[in-house]
Amino acid sequence: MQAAFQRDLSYLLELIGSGKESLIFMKKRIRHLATQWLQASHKLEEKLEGKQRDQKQILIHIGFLTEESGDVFSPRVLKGGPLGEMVQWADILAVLFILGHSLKITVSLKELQSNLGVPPGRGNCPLTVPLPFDLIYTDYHGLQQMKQHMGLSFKKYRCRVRVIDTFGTEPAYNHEEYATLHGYRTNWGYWNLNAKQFMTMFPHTPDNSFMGFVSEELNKTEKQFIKSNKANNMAVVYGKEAGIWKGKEKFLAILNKYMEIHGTVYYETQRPPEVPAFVKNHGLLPQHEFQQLLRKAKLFIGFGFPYEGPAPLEAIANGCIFLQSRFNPPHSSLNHEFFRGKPTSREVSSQHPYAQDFIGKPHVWTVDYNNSEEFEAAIKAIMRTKVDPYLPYEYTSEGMLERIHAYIQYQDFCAVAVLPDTPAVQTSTSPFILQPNSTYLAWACNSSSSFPAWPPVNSLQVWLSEAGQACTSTCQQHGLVCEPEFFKFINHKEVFQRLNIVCDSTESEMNHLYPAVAEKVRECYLQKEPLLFSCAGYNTKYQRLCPCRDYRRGQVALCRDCL
Ligand code: U2F
Repeated sequence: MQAAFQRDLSYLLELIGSGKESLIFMKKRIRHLATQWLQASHKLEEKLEGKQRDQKQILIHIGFLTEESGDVFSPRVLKGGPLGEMVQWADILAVLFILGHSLKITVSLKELQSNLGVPPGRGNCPLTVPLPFDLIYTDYHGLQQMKQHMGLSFKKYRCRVRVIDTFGTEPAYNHEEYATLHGYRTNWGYWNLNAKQFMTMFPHTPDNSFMGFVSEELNKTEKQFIKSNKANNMAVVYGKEAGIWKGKEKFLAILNKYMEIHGTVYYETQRPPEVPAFVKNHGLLPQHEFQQLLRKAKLFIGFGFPYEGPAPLEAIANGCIFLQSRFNPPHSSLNHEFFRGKPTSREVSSQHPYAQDFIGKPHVWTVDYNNSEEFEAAIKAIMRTKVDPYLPYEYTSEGMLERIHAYIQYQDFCAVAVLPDTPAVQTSTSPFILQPNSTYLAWACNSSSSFPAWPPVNSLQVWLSEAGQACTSTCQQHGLVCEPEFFKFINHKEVFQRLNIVCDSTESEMNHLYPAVAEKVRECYLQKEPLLFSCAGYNTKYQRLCPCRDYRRGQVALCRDCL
């Protein structure tokens, strides 16, 4: 059945239900952004020019909001607790609904079971129950619950699952046997999914799919109004929980020399002791009032926590400059408590690496906070810098609708790929660039739907990394992005030959760094386990074969011909 855009959000609000503060927050957000969503849906509809879109039956099971997982978030919604996840789920619900899919939403185990057709108490029943959904969006908590209550069906249908995973999961952590043998086991588990089934809040790693969220958008008049009404000496501190302000007196004192400092820290009756008297604390604000505050402010300043949240994007979209601390050495699961146990070794080089790398100056200033002079100089320079409100396309409603539409239409982790023995590539003029040959392209285009030729293989370029470099950075260096879906096309002996790499031996092994070459000893390695194809990961011993692709400006998840 063809999907038709749905523009009356009242049915979605009904579907979400009520009772929990988290659900109330999400519904308020959807209501507040309704006009923006509707405008975006018209733009996307025009852009797609009537292209066929299949209507999917979708289950959305928000595991972290279930009582069975402890639901620690809902009671903290009005008390300064994390809202980033709620922001993202609200936007996911809006997108899936507006794209015209048929949704069931569950936030309890009981509802989950009844939707899965599993009789209560029969979770471990060995029979496979037919799954009435094409897709299931859930999180790590929900995944665990589904595994427990679906019996054998879980294995059969796990290719239909999409896991909303804030910080990302690297392939080495996802593969059970490999994780166990090589020290990548974490509490979050190893689910043997295709790593693209994990969907992140920012485009942290191309090994996962980038889901994202949206920020409030401004029209021309609003932008103009904001620009002329900015208070040049007004700063808002990032952090709604008092703990975030602890030990920051030195920075606050420096900032206070130049600017009037505002905060939105939750409190019950008295000012939290961590927040100095010279700060104008508004208390935790409803989301739309927080946006209004950002519209007046010149500076949004982070003190290192929370990591990678939505607020800096909102601040930049409302014309603020975001000042944040550089982390040297970078924080990661190997050296920092917050990330410990998360299924990734990704190095977080500042409070908000997306803002640092994808936006940068003049909107984002990343400085060493251990150096007071650098910190103070940045504040003075920011006060002299004029910026326009800015929102990357991938965080607009149209951008998110476009991206999720493409995923739903083209990503298929259930299809079994039958690949030709010959490699998909041939050398071109540069020794390190390989382009798909025309015979292969014809094959990929003519192949039936059982083969997921998405992203289309004509966007592939192969580069050899430096020793000790991850494919993520190799591709980035060439203005491209690593595309793990393409590893299967280059995991061939012939590709080494075409790159003029002399291999005295070629082994096929399980290693998340392969295909690669240890050039000094002329040993070549192919990947034996497709689930371990990974853009992340490096070792000084290896030069990796990297499948890179082009991407759309402002929409890194999609290649030029991906729509
Ligand atoms: C992140 O979660 P947080 O909730 O700490 O992220 P923030 O960047 O603070 O923003 C979440 C939303 O809170 C809103 C604001 C943002 O959309 O508009 N807000 C508000 O409604 N009222 C206020 O007074 C101030 C902000 C991250 F998203 C999570 O994934 C992480 O778990 C968490 C910890 O790193 O950080």
